[in-house]
Amino acid sequence: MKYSKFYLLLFCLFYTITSESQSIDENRKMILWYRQPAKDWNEALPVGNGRLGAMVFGNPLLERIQLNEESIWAGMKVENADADAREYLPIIQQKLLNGEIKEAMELSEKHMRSNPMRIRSYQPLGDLYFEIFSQTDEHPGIDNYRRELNLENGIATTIWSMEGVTFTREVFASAPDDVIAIRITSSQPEKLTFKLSLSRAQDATVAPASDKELIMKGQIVDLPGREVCPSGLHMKFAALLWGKAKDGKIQTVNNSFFVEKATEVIFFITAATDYNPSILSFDPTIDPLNKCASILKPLKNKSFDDVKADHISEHSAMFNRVKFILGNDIKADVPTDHRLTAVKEGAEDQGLTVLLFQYGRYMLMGSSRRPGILPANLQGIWNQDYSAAWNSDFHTNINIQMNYWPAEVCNLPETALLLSDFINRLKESGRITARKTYNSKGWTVNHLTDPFGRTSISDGVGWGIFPMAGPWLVLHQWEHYLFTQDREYLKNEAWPTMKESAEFVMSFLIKDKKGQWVTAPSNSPENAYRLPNGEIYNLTYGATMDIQIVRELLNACINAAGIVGEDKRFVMQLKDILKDLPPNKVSKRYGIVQEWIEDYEENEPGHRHISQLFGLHPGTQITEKNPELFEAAKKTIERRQAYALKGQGSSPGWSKAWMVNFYARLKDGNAAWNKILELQRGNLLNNLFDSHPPFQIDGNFGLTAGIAEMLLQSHALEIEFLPALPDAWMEGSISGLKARGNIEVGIEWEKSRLKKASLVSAVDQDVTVRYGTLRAKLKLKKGVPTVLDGSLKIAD
Ligand code: FUC
Repeated sequence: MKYSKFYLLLFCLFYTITSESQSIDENRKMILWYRQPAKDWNEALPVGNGRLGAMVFGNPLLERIQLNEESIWAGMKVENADADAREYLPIIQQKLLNGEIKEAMELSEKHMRSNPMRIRSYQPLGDLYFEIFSQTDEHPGIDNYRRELNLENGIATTIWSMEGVTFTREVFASAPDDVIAIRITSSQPEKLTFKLSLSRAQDATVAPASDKELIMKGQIVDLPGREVCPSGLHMKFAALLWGKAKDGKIQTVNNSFFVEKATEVIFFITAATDYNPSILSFDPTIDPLNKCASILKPLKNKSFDDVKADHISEHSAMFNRVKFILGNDIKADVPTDHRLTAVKEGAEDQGLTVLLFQYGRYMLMGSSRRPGILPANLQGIWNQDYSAAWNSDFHTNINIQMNYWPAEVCNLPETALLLSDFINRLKESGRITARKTYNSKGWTVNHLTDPFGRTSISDGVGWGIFPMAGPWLVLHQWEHYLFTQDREYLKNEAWPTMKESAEFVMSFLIKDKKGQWVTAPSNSPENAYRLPNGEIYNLTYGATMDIQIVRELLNACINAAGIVGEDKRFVMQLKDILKDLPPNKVSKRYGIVQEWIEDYEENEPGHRHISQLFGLHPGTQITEKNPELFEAAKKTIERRQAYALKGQGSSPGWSKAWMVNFYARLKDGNAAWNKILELQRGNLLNNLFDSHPPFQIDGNFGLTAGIAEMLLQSHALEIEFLPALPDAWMEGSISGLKARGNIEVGIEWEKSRLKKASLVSAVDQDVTVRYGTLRAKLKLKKGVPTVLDGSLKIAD
C-alpha cells in the first residue's frame, strides 16, 4: 500500500514534469498563426527557397497563392548609361572644395547625369487561385479554421472543416527540389472538387501542356517611360504547374486544372527566366521552359512525402542552428495578429519578439539561398506589384547592407554568398562607372543597383552620387571572412574585389585645403545641409559617412592583405592614406557626431538616415574607447528622434531597426528594447512584415541583427556577452550565434545576469571574452566546447 502510494506520487511528479516541459516546448514553437484568412497581401504568409517565393492567403474556398521568381525584372542591361564626366570632375571637385557649391551642383547636373536615369521594377511571377466547390451548398459553413506558418519546417498550412469534412492545404518552397509544393487533402474520400488557375496580370499566357500540366510563357513588355531604358520585349520567363490527384478526376482546360471528387491533390510549380547572372543579362541560349521541365521531370516520380521530408530536413537544419528563448512564451496560444494588436495597445510580448527575431532569419533563408542566384531585394523575394515601391530594387546606401546584417551573427553565412557573388559581378560595369564618371581606377556602384548590374548614378545627382556604396559592399565580404575564417573565400572571392575597391578609393580621393584626403563629390545619404544663406544642398566633399567607410575599408584591406600575402607596397599606400583622413568630429552646435565636413545645419534634423553613425554600426570606429564620440553618438540619435517626433523627418521601420543596432553598440539595452517596441507598434503588418510603409524587408532583417547585437558583440576584438540586455529580458538563453573568428556562442542568463556562456571554435585560437567590466582570456581548442560561469570562470 505504502509502496503503491509512493509510485503513484512518483508517476504524478513525472507526469507533471514531462507534461509541463512538453507544454513549454509546445509554447516555444516558432509559428505565426491566425483564425481567419488574410484580408490582403500584407496578411498573407511567405514561403521561399531563395529563388521561388509565394505568399499564402489561406482562404478556404477562394484561395490565392501569389508567386515570385527572383529574377523576373522589367528593364534590361544598359550599356553606356554612365555620364562621361572625366573632363569636368576636377572642376566640380575644386568648386566643392572652394565652397562654390551652387556652381558645382550645376556642373554635376549638366555633366554627371546618367542616361537613362532610372531603373525598372522587379515583378511578380503570377498567381494561383483555388476555387473550391461544395457538393451540396453554395455557401457552406466553415468551422475549425486555422492558418499558420511554421518557421521551423517552412510550411504554411491552412485547415478548415466544411460539411463535416476537414480540409488541409500545405504549401512550402523546397530548396532541394526547387519547386513550390502544394498538397490539399480531405479527411473523407472524394471530397475535393475544385478549380485551380494559374495567371499573370500582364505579358503572359497560360495553356495546358497535357491533362496534368499547365505552361505559363511570357515576356516582359516594357512600355516607353520617362528616363528609363528603351521600350521593347525584354525578359522571357516560364512556369510549369504539374498536378496529380488521388481518386477522382483531374484535367486541364485553358489556364486551369479541374479536379473532381479527389481525396488528395498535389501540385508542384516551378519557374525560370532567361536571365543569366554571369552576364547580368538575358541569355538567348537559355530556354526558360526547358529549365522548368528539367526541374520538374524527376519530381513526377517522387512522392510528395519524400519532397516534403527532403524540404524539412534541409530547411530545419539551417533554421534550427539558433535557438532563442525569452522566458516562457505564455501567449503562444494567442493568434499572432491578436498578440500584435495587444502590443500596439501597449503590451510587451517577449514571445512575439523571439518570433520576430526568428522570422528575420526565416525570411533571409527564404530570399537568399541556393538555388537562388540574386541577393534579397527591398522585399526579399516577395512582391505582388508590377511597379513596386522603389522598384523593389537593391538599394546600396543602407538597405541591401541591412538585409545582410543578420547573416553572419545569426549563423546563416551561406545567405551572404549570394550578396558576395552579386558584388563580384558588379565589378565589370563598376569599372566603367569608376573610369567614366569618377575618372578613377577600380570599380564602384552608386546608391542603387538592379540585376542588370547598373552601377551608374541613378535618380538624379543630388541623391544618386554615392560612390562609397562599392566600398561599403565589399566590407560585407570582409565580414564573411571574419566570421567564417574561410581563407580560400578571402583569397579567391573577396580579396580581388576588395582590392579593386580600395584602388577606386585611392584614385578617387583628393586632398582638401587642410591636406586631408577627402571624397568629392560626396553626399550623406539622403540628407541635405543648409548653408547660412539658406541654400540647401546634398553635394559636398568628405561627408562623414564617406570617410568612415573609407577608413573601415582601408583597415580591412590592410588586414586582408597580410592574410592573402599581398605586396607590402600596397599596404604602405593604404597606411599613408589612413594617416591623413579627416577625423570624426563632434558638432560644436549640438554635440552630435558631425554629419558633414563642415558643421552645417541639417536640412532635416529628424532624417531617417543617420549616416554619420556608420562608424558606430555597422562600422567599428566609434566605441567606448572614445567617450566623447560615444556620447556624441547618443546625442545624435536623440536629436534625430526628437525631430522625427516633431514631424521634421520620418521613421521608417528600417531606421528604427538601425537604432536598435546603435543602442546595442552603445550598450543601452533599455533604449534598444524601447526602439524594438516602437518598431512593433508603429511598423509591423499583421504578417509581421516590416512596413516602411509599404512593406520593406530591411526593417525585419535589421531588427533580427539588432537583437543579436544586444546579446552578443564581437566587433571590438573581444567577445562580449549580453552587452545590452534590457531589464525586461530577465531570463533567457540563446544558442548557435556566431562570433567573429568562427566561434559558435551560447548564452544563458537569469535575473538579468549572465549564468553561463559556451564557446565552440572551429580552430585553435586565443580570445578575450567580456561580460560588463569582467574580462577573461581563453585558449579555445578546435571543436572543444568551453563553458564559462557568470564570472567568466571555466565551469566544472
Ligand atoms: C532609401 C531610404 C528610403 C527607402 C529607400 C528604399 O533611399 O531613404 O527610406 O528605404 O531607400
